[in-house]
Amino acid sequence: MNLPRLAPDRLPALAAHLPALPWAEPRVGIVHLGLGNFHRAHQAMYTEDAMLAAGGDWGICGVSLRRPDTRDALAPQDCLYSVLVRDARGERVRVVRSLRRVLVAVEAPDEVLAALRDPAVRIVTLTVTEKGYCQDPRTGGLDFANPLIEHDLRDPEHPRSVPGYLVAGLRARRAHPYTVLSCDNLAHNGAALRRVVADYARALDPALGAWIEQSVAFPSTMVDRIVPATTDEDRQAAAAALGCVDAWPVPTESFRQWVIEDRFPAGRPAWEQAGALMVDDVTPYEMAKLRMLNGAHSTLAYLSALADIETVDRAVGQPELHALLRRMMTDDIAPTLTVPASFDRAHYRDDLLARFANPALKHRCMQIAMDGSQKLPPRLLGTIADRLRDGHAVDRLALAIAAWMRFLLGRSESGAPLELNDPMAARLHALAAPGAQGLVERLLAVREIFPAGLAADQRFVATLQRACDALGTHGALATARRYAAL
Ligand code: CS2
Repeated sequence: MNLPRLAPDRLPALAAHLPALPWAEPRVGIVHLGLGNFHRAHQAMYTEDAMLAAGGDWGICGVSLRRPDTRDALAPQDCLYSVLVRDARGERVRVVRSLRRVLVAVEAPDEVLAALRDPAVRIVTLTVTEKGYCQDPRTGGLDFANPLIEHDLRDPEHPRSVPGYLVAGLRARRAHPYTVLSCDNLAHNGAALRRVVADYARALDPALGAWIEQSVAFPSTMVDRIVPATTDEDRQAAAAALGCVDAWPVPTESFRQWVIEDRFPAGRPAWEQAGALMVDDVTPYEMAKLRMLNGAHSTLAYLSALADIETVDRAVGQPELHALLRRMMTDDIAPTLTVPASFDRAHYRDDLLARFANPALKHRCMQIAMDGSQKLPPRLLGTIADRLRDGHAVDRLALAIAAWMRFLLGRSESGAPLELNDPMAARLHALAAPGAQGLVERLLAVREIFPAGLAADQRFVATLQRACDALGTHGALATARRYAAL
């Protein structure tokens, strides 16, 4: 069947998939760096809902830093796209209009700079994943040895890195700086971003660095929505619902959460009218989400990869893995959280397990297994350090790290190859190559991942070695069963 393409002239026929509210075409007020599925199902929808409720020129200019594929898919659709919301009630399809422009930085760096320098842009949001921050994990400051940073410091008017773009924009905005809003899963994401951006600016010009530290707001946020990668089945589902072709729809769950530190000197959309929680300090929410949701996700991803289980719902459907996660969240992670009295840890845990079990999402474990070198520290290693400090056993948490280590060996238990997608892949491959013997010791020596104190903690080292051996001897599911009962 030859269906037409999703486009503005189709909107009248798509009323069922659009909120029944007047829509005043907004001007661009936000530049977003890192235009992936997550942004399109999260911040772009909150921002659209805020504009529907309260108006404002908060259209989004989305920037893909490297790949042209999102632009190629969305430009012929006037940046319109659909979000497929799936839960036990079925599927609802919503067409989103808040994205107004898409740029590809490697192709049109000048247009990206012009967008950042446009005084109408008052906020720059980011989902560039952990590695986009160019952080030196040992210090939390900027990694001056990162090739992108080396390049940008030599040629700051033609940036390639995230700090490079942000500073090139800000230096032309001394009178009216934009607010910079990190939406990545990093601990204290606003403060972490502020630090690398200020380090970079200071290296170019100390006065610029000082001005950024004093005058630019970097609120922290906690973002949450499970957003799998798009498949051809998703494209077919969108076409069937819309009667037109969306080249890149986004599947997601109905749950969404956004907690934002309310520091926006240049103004902001009325996100609270879209359900976002505006707070003074996001830390308790962010720690709860990173440690409980993302920590559990990564645990599941590596154990499932070893056990040849493809999706998260299938994984939590295994009684061994479900029991392990439940125990881990209850007894190992939740006690490390400092949360408001109103936050019910058991309720949060049960909601997470139910969200993971959503069979319509088909969230691939290998998607979560990506970038482990960047994800383990904020998701699991902090929890482990806290538990050790308080004198508790860390067997289950160490099992998660051991599963990642065995994942690096590159074969599942059935012998299927496991692809390693990680900015440190070359080094990790080399460390894993000699095999399971000595693996724990070799990997613990990687200072960018394991802080010296943790790597030297003999309780941790011994527990990790035991977990690694158990995985090798008994396999992921049998080991999970034993560890759930410890
Ligand atoms: C996941 C997250 O891919 C991953 O590493 O753990 O993307 C997770 O789905 C989101 O943080 C949920 O908000």
